Order: sequence, then C-alpha cells, then structure tokens
Amino acid sequence: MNIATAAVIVTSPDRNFVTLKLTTDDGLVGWGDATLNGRELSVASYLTDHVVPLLIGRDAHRIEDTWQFLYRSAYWRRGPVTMAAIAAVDVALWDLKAKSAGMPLYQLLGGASRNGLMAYGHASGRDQEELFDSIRLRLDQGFRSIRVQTSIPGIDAVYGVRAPAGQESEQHYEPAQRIARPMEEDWDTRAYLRHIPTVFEAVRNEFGPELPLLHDVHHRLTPIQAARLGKDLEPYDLFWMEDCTPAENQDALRLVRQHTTTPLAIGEVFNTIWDYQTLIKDQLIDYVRSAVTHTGGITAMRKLLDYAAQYQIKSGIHGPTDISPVGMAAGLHLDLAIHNFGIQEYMQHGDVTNEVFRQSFTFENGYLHPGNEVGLGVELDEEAAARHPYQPAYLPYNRLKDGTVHDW
Ligand code: GCO
Ligand code: MG
Repeated sequence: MNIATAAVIVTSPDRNFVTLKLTTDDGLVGWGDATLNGRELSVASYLTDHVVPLLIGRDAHRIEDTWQFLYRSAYWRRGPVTMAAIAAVDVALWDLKAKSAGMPLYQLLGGASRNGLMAYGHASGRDQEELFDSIRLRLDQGFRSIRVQTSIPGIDAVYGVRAPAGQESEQHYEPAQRIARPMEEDWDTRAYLRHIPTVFEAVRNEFGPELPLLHDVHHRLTPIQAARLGKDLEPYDLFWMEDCTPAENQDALRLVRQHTTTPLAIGEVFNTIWDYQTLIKDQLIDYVRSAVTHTGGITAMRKLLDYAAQYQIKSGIHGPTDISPVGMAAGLHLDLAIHNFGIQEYMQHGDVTNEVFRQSFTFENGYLHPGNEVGLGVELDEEAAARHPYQPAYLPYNRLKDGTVHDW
C-alpha cells in the first residue's frame, strides 16, 4: 500500500478548512485535517511545497516511521504550522490503515472502552435571559454538559458570546470573521472577575446542582487572578475552568493550583507533548485540551494522553468549528479507545460544512459516537468543496482601555 498521490484541498463552506487527501496505489483514499484558524494557507503551503513531494511512493502502513521522518527531517521542531501538517499526514495514514483493515479506526486503537462520549455544548448570552434560553436550547438538543460564556457589563465584545439574532448563520458562535484584518475587541479584567461568579450563581440557582458546567477564560488572566477566579467559582462546582492563563509558562499553573480546587483544563493552543511536560508531571492540570489536528495527529495524541493517564489526567479534546469533521472524527475514535477519556467539546458544524464533509459520527442523548464505517467515517465531496473557495478570515484580538494589546 504505497502512497500514489497527495493533494491539499482548501475549502470555505461555513469557514475555511484545509484537508489532505492521500491515495494509494491500490485505490484507497485517506483524509487528514490541517486547518489552523486564521493561518490556513501557511499549512496548505507547508504541505504542498514541502511534505507532499516526500510522501509519494512511501509505504502508507509505516505511520510511526513517517511521523518521525517528517518531525525530525524538518530540523525545525514543533510549532502549530508544522504540527498541523504532520497531523494531517498522520490522520490520513490512520484512515488508510483502518480502511485497508476493513475496520473503523477505533478498533485499531484497541477497540471501544465505552459506549458513547459525553459531549459539552456551548451556551452564551448577552444577558441572563438570553443565556438561560441558550442553555435550554442545548439541553433540548440533548447536551448534558454545558459551557457557559456571557457578556460582561462594561466590555463591548467578549469571547464566546454569539452575535445578536439576525447577524449569525448558526445558533452558535463562530470566532473567526471573514474580514481582511482582525477585529479589535476590548477587555477589562476587573469587570470580568466581578461578573462571572454572579453568572454561575444564577445558572446554578436556575438549573440545579447536577448539570456539569464549564467555562473558558481564554488565556486572559495572570496566575493570581486565575487563582482568585477558581476560588470564587468553587461554590458552583465547575466541571472545569479552561485556559485560565496563557500557559506557555507552565510553572504559572502551580500558583493557580495552590489556591483552588476548581478543575483546570489547558492546551488547545499547544502542539506537542513537551508543552505539557511540567503540567502533567507535576499534576497542575486535570484535562488535556489539545486537538488531534494541532498536536501531530493520532500517533502523538495517543502518547500524550497515555502520559497524562499515569497522573489521572483526562482528555478534553478540542472540538470547535475550526476543527474540520475529519479532525473531529479523528478525536472521536481516539476518545472511544483510550481509558482516560474525560469529555468531548462539540460545537457542531453548519449545514454547508456538512454537505462538503459526509460524516458518519452521531450525537444522541448527549453522547457522541464515531460510527462504524471503515476508517474515520468522513469523506470529503470534492465537487461540493470546489463550490466554496478560500476566503481570508481572522480571529479577533484584544486591547485594554488604554490601548495596550491584551491576550485574546
Ligand atoms: C474552544 C476554543 C475556541 C477557540 C478557537 C480559535 O474552547 O472551543 O477556545 O473557541 O477560540 O478554536 O480558533
Ligand atoms: Mg477554549
């Protein structure tokens, strides 16, 4: 089973996606996701210009060897562009191996460790009424765990809050905008720290103690501010507090940890096991937030999650709409197979994306399942993809009141 052709497909149904298509000399097709939100074309170029020529003629069964070859032969290590490109190749090779074995991918990873994958949905609102409606909508859709984000009095635009009715294509929030420059948003840490505990108090009073609630701080706090928020949220029993600091400084989490028992989830912007070395070894987090797409594929994520398992740290694989259905399916197969599954984010793609990517994963009664088709169970419709050419898009960024750029 040698690789005969490799092609990169960039398409923008509801948003931009970068997909790698590998075909083998015996006629199988494997898919990999290489989408890096707001920097899509850099990964497309990395693949087309530097990786595709190296793949032709390689034995598609040699997944570990191909991973090591791409990682080490580049000389320049890690980084989101490199690791997304390697992930796309890795996932496409796993798709091919599973197809050649005639099995769904999770069977090759050891088989199912559970019947379904608890998923959390996104709820948000500009005020309490809108937030409660949004939570009720997710509950009606079957979600049994909910991420809660709200507007903050005194801040104009806040991460994770969907656009006003009429300005949105979905019922959910999509952070990247199809514009030529990043949109500027504002931020005020003191206003945020005052407001968020009152929101969780109101949500607990309305929806009771059982419902697992999550919150994404989106990298905005210093360690001592994060420690305070974790402490203030303890009465509301969060499932996790996510990305409370920009965790490049892994040691910063020690301070947060000393002060709060609110569980911590980190890592959607990380791309290798080394980014987690201190966080995991010193047990500074509870959930690993990496995406298969951004962390070197199934091969690397499996090692990362096995390492985390030694410390009772669980998975919380990143599942926003900027992971394509191919990347989403890869995460679901891994989730089903590993022992230390925690929860899976499920932001739900729009109808146009679902026309381009034919999928077999299911969502029922709050649980996702990757399905039982051979391989990943996702096929890209190239004709449909061609109807949606790339459109430049950027994530927003933040400034404080005095004009200083802040983490977004
Ligand atoms: C999440 C994330 C996303 C990111 C997005 C950036 O928890 O789902 O924070 O919403 O902002 O993936 O590309
Ligand atoms: Mg996040």
